[in-house]
Amino acid sequence: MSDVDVVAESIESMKVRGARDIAIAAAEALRDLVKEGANLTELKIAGEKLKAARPSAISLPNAVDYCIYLSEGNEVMPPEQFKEKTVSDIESYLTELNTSLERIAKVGAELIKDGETVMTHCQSDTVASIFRKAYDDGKKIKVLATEARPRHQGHLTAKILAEYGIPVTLIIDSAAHYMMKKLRVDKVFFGADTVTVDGDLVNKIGSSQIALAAKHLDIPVLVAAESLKFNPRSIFGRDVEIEMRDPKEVAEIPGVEILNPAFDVTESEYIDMIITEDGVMPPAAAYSLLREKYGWEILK
Ligand code: RI2
Repeated sequence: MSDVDVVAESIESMKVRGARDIAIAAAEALRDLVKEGANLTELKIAGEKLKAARPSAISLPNAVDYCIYLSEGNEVMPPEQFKEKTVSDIESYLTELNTSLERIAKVGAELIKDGETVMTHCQSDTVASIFRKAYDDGKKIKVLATEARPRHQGHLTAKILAEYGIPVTLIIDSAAHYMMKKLRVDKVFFGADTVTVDGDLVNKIGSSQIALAAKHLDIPVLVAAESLKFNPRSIFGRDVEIEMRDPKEVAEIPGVEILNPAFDVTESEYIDMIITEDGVMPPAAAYSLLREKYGWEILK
C-alpha cells in the first residue's frame, strides 16, 4: 500500500477522524507525495482516492481541492522548482489551518460567560479549543457531553476536557433533552462536518435532535465551523451525501435490519450563530462567506 492508500484507509476506518483532522491528514499526504516527486496528474489521482475515503465532511474535498489548486498554479515550473514551491504552499496552508483554529477558539470563548454550563455532542477539536480557551481565560465553565453512539466519540471529549481540568458530565444521547433542562444548559456548541449555502449544518448523527430540544428549551445553538467546513458545491444545489456506516457498529441481531447513518442535517432555523475564524455570523451569511472564501473553487 502507498502512503496515500494508508492515509485513505485510516480516514475510512476512522483511525483518523474529526472533520478537521481528516482534512489535515489528506493535505499532509499530498504534500509528502510532492516531496517524493509526484507530478500534477499523480497528485490528482491521489486526491480523488483521499476524497473518496469519507463522503460527508466537506473539509476533506475542500482541503484536497485547494492543494491541487495550489499545485496547478505551479504547473509551468521545472520539476525541482515545482516540488519546492508546492511543498511550501501546502505547508503555508497547513499553518493557516492552525491559525484559524486559534482564532476560532478566541472568538468562540468570548461567547461563554463565567459560570455557564455548555453542552456539546460527539467530539470536535474546534469546540474543545473554544472550551479550553474559555477555561484558560479564567471562566468557570461546566460541560455536558453526550456519548455519541455508536462509536462513543463523546467519551473522548469527556476525557480530553477532564484531563484539562474542566468539569464535565457525560450522558447517554437519549438523556439529552432531560439533562439539558435539569442542568440548565446555557448554550449548545456543535462542531461541523459541513455547512451548506443555506446555513444548514451537517454534523454527527443526533445533532438535529439536540437542536430541536434546544429550541424547545430556548437554549442558543452555536456552530463552530472554520471556512474549511463550508461547502462551495452547495452553491450549485448539490446535496451532502450522508455517510451510512457498517450496521455492525450498532448491533448484530439476526433477522433485524439495522441502519447506521453517521450524520444528520440541522436546518439553519435551529442555529443561532456560526463561529468562524473571521468572527460570528448568522447562518444566513453562509452564502457571502462561500463567495468570498471559495471564489477560486466556484470560478473553476
Ligand atoms: P472538528 C466529527 O465527525 C463530528 O461530527 C464533529 O462535530 C466533526 O467531526 C467536526 O470535528 P466524525 O469524524 O473538525 O467523528 O471540529 O464522524 O474536530
